[in-house]
Amino acid sequence: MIFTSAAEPVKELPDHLDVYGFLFEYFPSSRPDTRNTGLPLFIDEQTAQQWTFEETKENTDLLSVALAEKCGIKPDTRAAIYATNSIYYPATIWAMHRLGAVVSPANAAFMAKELGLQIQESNSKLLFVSEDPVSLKNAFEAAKIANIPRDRIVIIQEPYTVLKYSESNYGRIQRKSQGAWTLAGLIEEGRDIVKAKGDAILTSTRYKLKPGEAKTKIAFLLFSSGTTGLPKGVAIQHFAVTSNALQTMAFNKVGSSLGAKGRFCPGKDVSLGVLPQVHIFGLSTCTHFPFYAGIANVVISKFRGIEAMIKTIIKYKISVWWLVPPMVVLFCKDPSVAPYLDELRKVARFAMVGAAPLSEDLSRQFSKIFPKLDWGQGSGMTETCSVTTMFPVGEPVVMGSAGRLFSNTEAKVVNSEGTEVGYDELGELWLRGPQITLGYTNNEKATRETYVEGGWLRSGDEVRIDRNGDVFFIDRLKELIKVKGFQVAPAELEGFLLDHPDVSDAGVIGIQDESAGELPFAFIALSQDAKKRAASGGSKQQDEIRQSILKFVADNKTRYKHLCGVAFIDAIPKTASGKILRREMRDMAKKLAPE
Ligand code: 4UW
Repeated sequence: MIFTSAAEPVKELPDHLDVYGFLFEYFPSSRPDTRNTGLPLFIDEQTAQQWTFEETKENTDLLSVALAEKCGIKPDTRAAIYATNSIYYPATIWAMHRLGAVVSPANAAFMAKELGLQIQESNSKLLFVSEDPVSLKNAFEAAKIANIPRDRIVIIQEPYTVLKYSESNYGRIQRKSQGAWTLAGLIEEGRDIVKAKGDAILTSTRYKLKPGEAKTKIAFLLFSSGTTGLPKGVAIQHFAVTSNALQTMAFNKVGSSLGAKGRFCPGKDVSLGVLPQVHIFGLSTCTHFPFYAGIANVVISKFRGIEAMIKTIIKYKISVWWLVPPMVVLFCKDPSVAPYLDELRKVARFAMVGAAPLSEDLSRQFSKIFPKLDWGQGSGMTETCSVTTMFPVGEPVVMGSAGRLFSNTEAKVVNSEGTEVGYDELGELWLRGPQITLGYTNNEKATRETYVEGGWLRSGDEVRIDRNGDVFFIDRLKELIKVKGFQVAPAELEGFLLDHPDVSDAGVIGIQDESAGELPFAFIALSQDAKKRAASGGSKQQDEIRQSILKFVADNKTRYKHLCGVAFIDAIPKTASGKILRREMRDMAKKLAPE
């Protein structure tokens, strides 16, 4: 059977608009209009710098002109962005989209090689990077790997280091640093170009889509490992991004004017911008949707602990919270939270949690702490350009449920025999809707296996849907590990571990962890030489080998991919065709004493 959404559908899904046009030029009567209102739409948490609709547009437009004129960005040129959250992040993205160009967000915690690989895989010709020394060092190294010259690197400065534009500051803004452009410098270059060439340059650089083109034109290449293998670039078309924002409006019955009272209150609510803008949840739901809906977004560069986040929530009276399960764990268990609870209860109106499972037990604890909060889970995927399920408006939270099908979204549940099943039966969740993306770049096989006939996307998640339409995530059929909501592909670590001299084969699984959700754990079959050493040297020698393997990963991979432990076995369990039997490894891990 096909499960359909009971939620209010979106009536009009424009297929002629790119993301830029949707956000800056599209004002149907259903959208709260923030133009000329003075309402801040972006607020920088560290500096309190604020941007209205007009300021965001001006910065975006000027940057876009300079990107076209000084950095050679053309329609379909790709650029990677390797940065922590900032109010410049969305301006950068939308400046690229304004030119018909494509953005590939890379995790700000990546090490140089991981970044280099993504630049190559995405075929990026330009790299945006945060100003901090570690990011710069990694970016310069990655740029070398990927043959990106220095003047095709753009440094996104911390807002407090940027001089605000004024006639008196003109010319004092640093345009280049270490041979790379600065973002504020490019914006000033844009201003110079517009002064010299007039508004015609604004028109001539703007790439406008033809009717229908939004359905095929790529806006983002965001990486996901899908159901198996290495991370792949998911081609996210403009239509998927704009549709998901409109679906979020419809599902949540967002009012059409500023001040309208509903689940979200445009012009009054303030949204928490702490989730990484590089991840589809932080990018689509927490960045694009609030801007479209007229909800101010307090952008926090990165999560610096629960107390720091709480102080920001209270300072800016942040009423709309987007959270991942490890944050819920901290709200429920961290002793620093209690003194702030009264204040938090006063400002919080809404919270949505997702990107990884949230247990019923934690859900109950969270409800107990915030009894009046309108909260629940949602779920989504990179491949579904954000949300596919969300908790409905006006109903009590259903513990353990990831919510109900989003507006304009359909689902099937398909069991291991390939049969579509009905209510309360287990099977793989298949999804269909306007937010489903185009497929994986450079990987037709994976695309064919995941994006199947009839417009369906196979999620790789085992679910059950009950008669109320509540979707429950039961297990993950795919090979994905989720650490604090971030994806870790076992295949990436397995391939990497083979480069360690003591490793002859490796299998990596996720181990439950209360604060991170899961952590990667490796089973290792040792090389002949290492086996001999381990046999003769006893447990001390084994421990040395174990430490060296842990360090090998820690030295070369970003933190959330680090192994929490290593166990040695004779052979990695595999099928006759060589597929790793992960369930067997999971059973083995349960029997192991804690490392
Ligand atoms: N319960 C159990 C959940 C859940 C879950 C996701 O990193 P990706 O590709 O993407 C995401 C996106 C999450 C998201 C986007 C927009 C949004 O509004 C929202 O609200 C909460 C969440 O995580 O990983 C996709 C995989 O993550 C798992 C599931 O396995 C899915 O296929 N996942 N949400 N509530 N598991």
